[in-house]
Amino acid sequence: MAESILFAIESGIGSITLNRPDKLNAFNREMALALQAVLKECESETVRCVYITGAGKAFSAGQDLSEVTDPDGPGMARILSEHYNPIVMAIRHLKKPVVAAVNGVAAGAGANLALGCDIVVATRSASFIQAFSKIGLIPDSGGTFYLPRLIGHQKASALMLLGDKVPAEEAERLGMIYKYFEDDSFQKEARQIATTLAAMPTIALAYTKKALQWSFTHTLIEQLANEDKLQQRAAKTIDFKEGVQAFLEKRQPDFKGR
Ligand code: T3D
Repeated sequence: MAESILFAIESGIGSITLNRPDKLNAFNREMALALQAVLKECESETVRCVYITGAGKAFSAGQDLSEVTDPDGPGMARILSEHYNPIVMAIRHLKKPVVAAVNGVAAGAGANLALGCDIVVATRSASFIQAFSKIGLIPDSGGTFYLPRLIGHQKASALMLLGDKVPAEEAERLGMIYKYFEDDSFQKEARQIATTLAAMPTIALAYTKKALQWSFTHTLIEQLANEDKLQQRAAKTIDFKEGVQAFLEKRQPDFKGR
């Protein structure tokens, strides 16, 4: 049986491919646990950017609905706490940027795992569906946290209640994703973002990620103090020294992620 998650580290990029294409990369327990395991591997210093995409025509159709009804399956009580929630938290806590390259439909948990990534790009023919209400569930996998923060309460509310399909172009217009690319250039463009990030000062990017996460739960005065604290640390990195030196010497910096 093919592995449900493909993983490779190349040129500082931890590339993860959701790999159950005949099921539109729907998650079963094995795939969710495998994704957790490779996200753990991405904590390695050799990984400076994580890139998540799907095999075949979909990003992910969310929970494998045949597993939900399987008497030998994990059961509803364990699916969120053991499958999706650890993935959402792993992406949030990784000290490097995580790029979701949404290559096709992203539905249910598949959509919300993507929205929890630091940069989300999509191919023009991709779409995002909060499919939960259509089957009598509520949005999960961090969707009720991320979507209203990305696009505002009203739009998030309507999309989650109605379960409408949002094409990539509309997702970009709403601010749900960073950008969409034409289908024929999508892979190259999405990969280029990861390549760029993997060559950047990784520690400063990690602190940027942290500061942004704190933004919604802190006052301005607290956030100024947070920025101050993180900036002091960034200024102590080898990459800061290299960045300034390269600027003064009018050359490209060679960041090491340290
Ligand atoms: O405890 C808990 O379970 C809570 C956790 C919840 C997390 C969730 O993610 S809940 C939401 C689950 N996902 C969905 O409800 C989406 C279901 N899928 C769809 O609505 C559609 O498949 C899509 C809109 C995503 C794509 O439509 P389309 O027309 O491009 O493809 P299709 O023909 O519907 O699907 C192709 C195949 O994939 C098909 O199999 P077949 O007939 O060729 O053998 C279909 O059954 C299978 N598939 C698609 N989605 C799932 C799936 N199989 C299992 N689970 C799926 N989610």
